[in-house]
Amino acid sequence: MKQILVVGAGSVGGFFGAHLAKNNPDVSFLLRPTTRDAVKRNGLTIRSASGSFTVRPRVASEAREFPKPDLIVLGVKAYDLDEVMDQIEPVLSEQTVILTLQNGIDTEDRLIARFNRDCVVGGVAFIYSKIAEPGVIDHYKKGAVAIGELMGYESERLLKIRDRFVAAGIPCQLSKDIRRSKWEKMCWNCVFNPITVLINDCVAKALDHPEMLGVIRQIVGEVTAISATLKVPLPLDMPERVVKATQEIRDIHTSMYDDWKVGRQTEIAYLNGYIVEKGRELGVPTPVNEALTAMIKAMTEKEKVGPGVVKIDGAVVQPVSFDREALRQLPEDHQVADVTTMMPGMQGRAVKLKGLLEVPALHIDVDHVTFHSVDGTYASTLTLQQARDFGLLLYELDGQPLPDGKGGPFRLITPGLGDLCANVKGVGRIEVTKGPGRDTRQTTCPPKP
Ligand SMILES: Nc1nc2c(c(=O)[nH]1)N[C@H]1C(S)=C(S)[C@@H](COP(=O)(O)O)O[C@H]1N2
Ligand SMILES: [Mo]
Repeated sequence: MKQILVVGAGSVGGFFGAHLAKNNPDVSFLLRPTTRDAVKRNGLTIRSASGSFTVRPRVASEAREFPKPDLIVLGVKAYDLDEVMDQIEPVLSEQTVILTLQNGIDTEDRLIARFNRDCVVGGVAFIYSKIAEPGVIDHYKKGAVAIGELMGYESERLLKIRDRFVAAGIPCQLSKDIRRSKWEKMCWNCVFNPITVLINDCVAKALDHPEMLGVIRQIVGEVTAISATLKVPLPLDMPERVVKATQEIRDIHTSMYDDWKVGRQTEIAYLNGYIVEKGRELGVPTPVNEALTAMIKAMTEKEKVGPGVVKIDGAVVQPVSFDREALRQLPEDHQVADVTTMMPGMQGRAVKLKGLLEVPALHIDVDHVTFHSVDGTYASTLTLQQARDFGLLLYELDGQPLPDGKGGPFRLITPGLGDLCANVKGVGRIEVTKGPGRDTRQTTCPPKP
């Protein structure tokens, strides 16, 4: 097991990888360009109360640039697995072993399904660390791993991996039941990841409220109900174990909290969301995990933008966005089932601007509304009165989104205004202002009757 390829230099890959690379020139890192460039420039640095150091390993964004690896250590987020599998596939040989240190339960199975052979050793990372900046990891707590063959036996390759970790100064436990170890960590993850986000605080805050213990019991109860159905029974006192294990790390946040704070995607779909999904599949109710998944998604997922969403902003108390479904659900008396009656030659379902502009609270003194095309090339400004009197936003044709070729997915039309040029195809943004806004209409464009 000479050549080791570490994928990712985040809190997990960065920390363990840097240790592995410390006295070993055969450890390389497959990294995204930003991190790759940072590590090329300044090395990979671990800052820790228990000793800081910098290593300067080989780095690249293309797996082919390295010698073929004997061991690949995956330390990336669960949601990056598909992309990573594409990247490593070309350099896999019959002997390559893949060790996963990722959160989530089904990483190993996804790898085996994809590469279709016994190439995977399961792992669990026990660590609390954070990316300070690309190439710099701040380490706070722990820093150990448990590894195991999925079938439980002590294989030669397992012992070789263990030796690598131990030689690098990383405590490495051999797990005879790595699936169970993963489920145990899953229990902890499903409790404290979403809770630290929801309470916007460290784990101690959760531990110190007696009501929270009931919630923790329910979360863990649902997780263990799923694991038991999947033939991985966990002890009955799992909730108490989760709480107890947390007391000695009371001050920490979680990776989900950290992801949320810096605007990264969270792993909710692979933690509580996975429990909900499995629960549906297996007929096991998971209401608390479902509530947590929904709340974390609502809190952390970025507002939808781009095609299919139109946003009202400018002089409003709070910008609002609509997709087609949201427009459809506006009150019936704001809807026009088919605009043909009002504007021959135009077809489709529309919502009246009068109704649409009632949704956001407008600043008191606004008097204009500007409709911007998504591509930024076209805009027309109407007075608020004109928009309310004549404006229709066309958004559906025959039960489908208004096609691009017809100015969709959202098209402003203004029947009765007497200016065809005022209509905007592909509206992405409706901006409310005091005074007129941007207007690209040609003055030479002849007014139509
Ligand atoms: N996004 C966008 N919308 C636009 C335009 C444009 O160039 N880009 N041209 C406007 C003008 S001047 C006219 S007359 C009509 C033409 O609509 P049609 O292409 O459906 O005939 O679209 C209006 N909306
Ligand atoms: Mo026009």
